[in-house]
Amino acid sequence: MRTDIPVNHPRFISLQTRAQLVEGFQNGLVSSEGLIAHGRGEAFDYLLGEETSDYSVSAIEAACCCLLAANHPVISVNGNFAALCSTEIVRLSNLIPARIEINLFHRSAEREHLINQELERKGAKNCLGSFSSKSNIIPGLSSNRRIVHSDGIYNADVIMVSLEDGDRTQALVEMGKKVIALDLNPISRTAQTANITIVDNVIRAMPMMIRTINMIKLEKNSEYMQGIICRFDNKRNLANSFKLMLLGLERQSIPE
Ligand code: PTJ
Repeated sequence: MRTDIPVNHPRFISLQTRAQLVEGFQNGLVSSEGLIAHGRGEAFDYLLGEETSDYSVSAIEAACCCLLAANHPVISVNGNFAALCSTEIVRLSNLIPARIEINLFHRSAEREHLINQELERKGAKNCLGSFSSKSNIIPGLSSNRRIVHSDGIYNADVIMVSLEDGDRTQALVEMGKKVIALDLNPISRTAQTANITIVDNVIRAMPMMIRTINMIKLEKNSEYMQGIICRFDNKRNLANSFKLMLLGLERQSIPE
């Protein structure tokens, strides 16, 4: 944690999060492009009021039900996600339970190894990645993300992705998989193509997913979960999240 950011600074969380990513970059977890991608996310988060909306809460509940109901759920991890949420990724994967697969857009064996090390430091065991044997190819995808593990993403029925590019989401949906996306931009191709999109910052959404999974496991049955999954309408949820951002902008607009 950076000590030069005063805890009473009005933008403390945002500045600490930036510092965490910069540290992740300096430690080799985050790509330089990842820093820029975070900036885009920040802009959308600003429009959201840096709060988890009721629409995100609904998407989180649907996503948790979907992960719990899955036969073979996988959490896909990239550099930014690992730098911001490694503890929560491991906790969530243990709770569901789900496999963790490291899958990078700007792939390098060294960064994969460092991300794996970071997740193991937080208690993860047997993370998958292109360093493991049994790799397979996502059809129709030309980026590095196409190389996936046979026991992980390739054979998964539900995959959770974050800070993702639209191409892979599209290719995974075309393979018949259910994709849950964590993306602050409700109009990105990932957000629009996924089956369930959580329009929220990963730093808020992940702890809420852990709380929600705990609650569902304790209090709800499979009939309840199926009802939540069936009633969830991603297009409507995305439109509402976008409207919320527009409303926030309108409120900020300077009167003539
Ligand atoms: O670690 P790698 O090599 O796999 O690289 C990952 C990056 C992030 C560089 C790569 O996937 C990329 O270029 O992503 P994009 O296409 O810039 O998309 C990132 C999306 O995530 C954008 O829609 C952002 O608004 C969103 N985003 C950024 N930060 C956050 C976020 N969504 C949720 N929480 C965030 N903290």
